[in-house]
Amino acid sequence: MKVKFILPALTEARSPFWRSLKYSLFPPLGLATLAGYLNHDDEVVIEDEHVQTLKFDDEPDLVAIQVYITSAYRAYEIADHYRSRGIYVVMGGLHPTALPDEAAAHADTLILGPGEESWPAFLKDYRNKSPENRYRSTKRTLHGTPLPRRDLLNQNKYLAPNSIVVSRGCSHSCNFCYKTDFYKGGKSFYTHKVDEVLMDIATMPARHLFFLDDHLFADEKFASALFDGMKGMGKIWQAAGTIEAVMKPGLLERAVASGLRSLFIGFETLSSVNLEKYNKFHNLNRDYDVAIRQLHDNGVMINGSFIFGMDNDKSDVFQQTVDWAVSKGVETATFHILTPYPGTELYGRMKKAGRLLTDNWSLYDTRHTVFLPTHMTPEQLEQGYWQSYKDFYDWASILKSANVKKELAGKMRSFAYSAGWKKFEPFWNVIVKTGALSYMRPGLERLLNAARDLRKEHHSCRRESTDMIGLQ
Ligand code: B12
Repeated sequence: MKVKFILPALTEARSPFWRSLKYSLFPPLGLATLAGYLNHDDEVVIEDEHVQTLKFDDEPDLVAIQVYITSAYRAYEIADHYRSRGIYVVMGGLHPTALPDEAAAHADTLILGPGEESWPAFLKDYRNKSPENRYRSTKRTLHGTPLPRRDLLNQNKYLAPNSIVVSRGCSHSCNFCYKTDFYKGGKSFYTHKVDEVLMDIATMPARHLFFLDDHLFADEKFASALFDGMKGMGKIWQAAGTIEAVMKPGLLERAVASGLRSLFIGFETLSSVNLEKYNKFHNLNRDYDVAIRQLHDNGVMINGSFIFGMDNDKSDVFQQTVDWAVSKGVETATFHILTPYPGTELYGRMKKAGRLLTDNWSLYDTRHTVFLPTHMTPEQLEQGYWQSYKDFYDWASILKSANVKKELAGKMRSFAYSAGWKKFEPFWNVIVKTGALSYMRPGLERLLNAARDLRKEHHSCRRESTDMIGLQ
């Protein structure tokens, strides 16, 4: 059987003026995961429109498309093209799960929720010529699942091709998150088996890993065993976690010992009123300063995530947030405009209150205001959002943030990492376009490890000199 997997691009990602690096970070891991369920004699390709031009004149038996909200219209276009040629189309992912009736007009079969149970069930039915229109998983486990087919991904097209996900969902339930709807009908947080994950990691030759889990640290026992198992493998890795997890005694230290060098943290808002209103209870009453210091003292850089437009946000929220993040030495920041995704509790609440401004899903990309904010106009919210990026990444802020670090090595790494991410756009565009991303990877690894290596050198030099003068 010939199977073609497609990750359609959101419209902007196909524009020559768009920021190419962001869409060349990670390969379509969800699709590689699904490809793992096919037989050895099946012919399988994965095409990612963010990094390549799709082939439209091919003749697969089955086309499987992953649909995010921002790429929904493009996904429907591609699906319609193949269906008009009599090719069977199956769709899955977050958007069809949230709005199955909308997606049904463009697919022969929809897979709702995670794919590990439904996709193989569909494949069996399809091969027996009796596929159903919809499948929704209820049995949730990652134990014993096949390894993702990373061999089908073009490693050279991505800066972080060695991405890995070892859990599904999250232990929390913020009301703006896709999680509750996506996992309805079964468990909404579950992990792989540690030894299976370690086997997968061992097959990845690269030093740099990126865990894409929503919250890698959520199950403390699992996370500790994973980190202990990874110790000594020589990996350097990045991931997402919470303030709460960072404060758990010993967990961060274990992560660092196994190679953690940078962590994405969802601070979301500095207002406790907002935290309560949006169910982000696990951030409430946490001392952000202590957590940040703990991360920095352990040599871990921070990518802080912030949401603007929550009901308690006034027009000074942008400046306040940026000033705070810079003053704490947060290395990189991701700002978002609050976006009520269909299926979430937030969407239901906004719809009921008549606050939704559009149902053009292409605008639900966290860069546009799609609802009526409480204390500002939609335009003010968008303007403040763009201004925050400008202010956070101007040279003065990058220097100030780097200067917060205690040691020279930390200051240098912070400066190079923040500047490298946002200040050399034309350079990155050339690198992406000429397919030279893989040459940049050793540089990224060295940079992530820089503070540690330099500190080690500094300490061993000191030790040698104190040894020499007989002080030890
Ligand atoms: C990596 C990532 C990215 C990467 C690349 C994505 C990629 N290459 O796939 C980048 C940086 C480019 C990115 C960009 C954006 N992202 Co993003 N991203 C993620 C992240 C962290 C991991 C995705 C992943 O690999 N998951 C692991 C795999 C195994 O799971 P999966 O892909 O969901 O696949 C499973 C199921 O969904 C299902 N499935 C999926 N597709 C299909 C298809 C078929 C046929 C079948 C049968 C089953 C099936 O089976 C799979 C196995 O269970 C998720 C958060 C998350 N945990 O999912 C956010 C997430 C997907 N991103 C999100 C958003 C909002 C964005 C942006 C709009 C943000 C922005 N402002 O720029 C952009 C736009 C992206 C786009 N193209 O439209 C939202 C999506 C919301 C939504 N309702 O669609 C998420 C959920 C984050 C969040 N918590 O809000 N993102």
